[in-house]
Amino acid sequence: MAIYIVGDIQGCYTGLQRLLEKIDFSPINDSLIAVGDLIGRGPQPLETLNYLHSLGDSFDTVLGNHDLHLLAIYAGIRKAKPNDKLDTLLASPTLKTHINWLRHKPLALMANQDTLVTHAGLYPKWSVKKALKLSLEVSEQLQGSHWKAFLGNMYGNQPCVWQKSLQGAERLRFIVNAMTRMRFIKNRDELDFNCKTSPDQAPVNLTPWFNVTNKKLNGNQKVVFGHWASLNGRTLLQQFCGVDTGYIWGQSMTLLNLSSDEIFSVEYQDQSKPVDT
Ligand SMILES: [Mn+2]
Repeated sequence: MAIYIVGDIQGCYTGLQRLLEKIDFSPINDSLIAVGDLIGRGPQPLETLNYLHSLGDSFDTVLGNHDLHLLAIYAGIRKAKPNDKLDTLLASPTLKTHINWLRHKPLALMANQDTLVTHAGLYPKWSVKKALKLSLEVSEQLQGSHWKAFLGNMYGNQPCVWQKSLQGAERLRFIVNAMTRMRFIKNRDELDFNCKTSPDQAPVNLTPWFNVTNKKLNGNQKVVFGHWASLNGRTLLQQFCGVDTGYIWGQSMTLLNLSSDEIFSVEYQDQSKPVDT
């Protein structure tokens, strides 16, 4: 039995299937974990969710910003943009089932005893245990009867520094932003929401979150994350493994075999063209 962690799928169902074929994925023997952004911008959101949902207990995921965006569209808080490519999903009779399924997915989970999975990463002031606890605070909201009100308060860039004393909507907004949108940190502990480049092209006052010392992380612990396509997995650190390699942007989709530490990937193929077999 192997545990696989797959990078941002973003509605690229065909790419996902090519990747799973490559590893001979068996839903009976193996398990698949996604780093979030299951859908968004890619051409086959409905096929992607139908498939992942059908895997039952063999699949788990954390939520990414695009997944939360879908929930916000469903809740009437955001409007779908043409670039989201969500039309087939939004028109599907299975939409409600998928929405309820996603509402029960966390922002952070443990893939094994030492491996934390979140969409964007681990805020440098938090331990793994703390991240899991804060993820639960958001899950309570998402699963509760006031979930639409929670999503209505979720958007915004403030506060950008964590304080234990944060409460209510501000506290939840920071947790969501840190776990689903973070890339760079400035002034030691401040989330930056502007820069999306690779670290070598970023302004000097910005530090990738994984290069800010986290005193609460021990040497055995590992963080697997997605979200940052321009990083292309290059953290240069064993402890932090980026698996978003920008399939949706014409690059590749990546999967980590957590049991063996092997990386597998498939190159982008235009889905309008026939797929080689
Ligand atoms: Mn993302």
